[in-house]
Amino acid sequence: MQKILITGGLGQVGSYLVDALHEKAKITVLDNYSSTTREAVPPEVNVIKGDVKDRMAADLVNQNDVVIHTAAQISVTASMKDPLFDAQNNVFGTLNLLEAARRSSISKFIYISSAAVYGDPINVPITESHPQDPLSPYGASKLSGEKYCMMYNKAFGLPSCCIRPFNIYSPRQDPGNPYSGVISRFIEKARAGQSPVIFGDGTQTRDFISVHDIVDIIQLLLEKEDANGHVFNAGTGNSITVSELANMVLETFDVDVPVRYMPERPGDIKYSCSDISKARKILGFEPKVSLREGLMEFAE
Ligand code: UD2
Repeated sequence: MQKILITGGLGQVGSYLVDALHEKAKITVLDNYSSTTREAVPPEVNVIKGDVKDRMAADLVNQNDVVIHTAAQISVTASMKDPLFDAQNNVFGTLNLLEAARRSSISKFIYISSAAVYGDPINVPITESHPQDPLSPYGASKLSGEKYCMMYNKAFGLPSCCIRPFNIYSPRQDPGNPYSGVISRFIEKARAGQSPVIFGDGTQTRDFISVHDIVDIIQLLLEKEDANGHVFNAGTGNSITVSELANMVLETFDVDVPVRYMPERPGDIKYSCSDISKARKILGFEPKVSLREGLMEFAE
């Protein structure tokens, strides 16, 4: 059985990955418990509490065949407050794993980057070759992690590849967390029979992708050797406005309240939508979960 190390395996992406893979492979989760608990994954899964920056993380890389590196400091706002903390996790943590991978016989190293690397898009849909001008330390640290992964592929032949997820959602995103995504926030309001709050005029667009489609694309990366040395957008290729999203959530939860408007959030980008032609072509990736179906999953 293949041995797979999933860093951040208790997190949003990591825990769904564990669900999808733990019967097919021998999974080890490395997680610092910063945002969740042991209960996020089944009891039979081997979970080690620790940090990707530690020496122990490097030892774990040596004991596995594959590394899926989802652990990260994930908040844009937190990165603005403390860029050093962000870089220690996202840059040094990633480099620590890569350096261990270089010295062992890793058959695949998968890195989860972010669409934040693009900054404010010049044109949409966004292809992978769009200029990368991050607007936050988080975007810069994710881009740096990506560049290291690609450099390790070119310079040392490490079989590494990366995805740049757009706006991921799932019922496991904690709505109480101020950094949670707009879908979780709108649903939390709808459940309480309260008005969703739209920042700005609601015409901003986002490409919302279900965590299940993210798990799918990661499984394709695992299977395809052609993926090595590449970075792929991970979105649906479709976007909707935040106003349309608010209406869809209210409809899904059968709640009849007016939306509330607040001033635009500073630093927010206006339009975002992925071009996923590259993932379609090289990986055969096809997103399967429509936004409506994804919202229904919260209702269940
Ligand atoms: C997403 C990612 C972020 C980074 C960024 C890159 C999430 C949670 N965050 O930020 O990590 O990758 O993309 O560009 O996926 N909004 C409301 N009302 C609310 C909450 C949000 O109107 O209660 C708006 C918000 O102003 C923004 C849009 O909804 O225009 C999406 O906000 P978000 O926080 O879900 O995600 P985003 O795109 O800022």
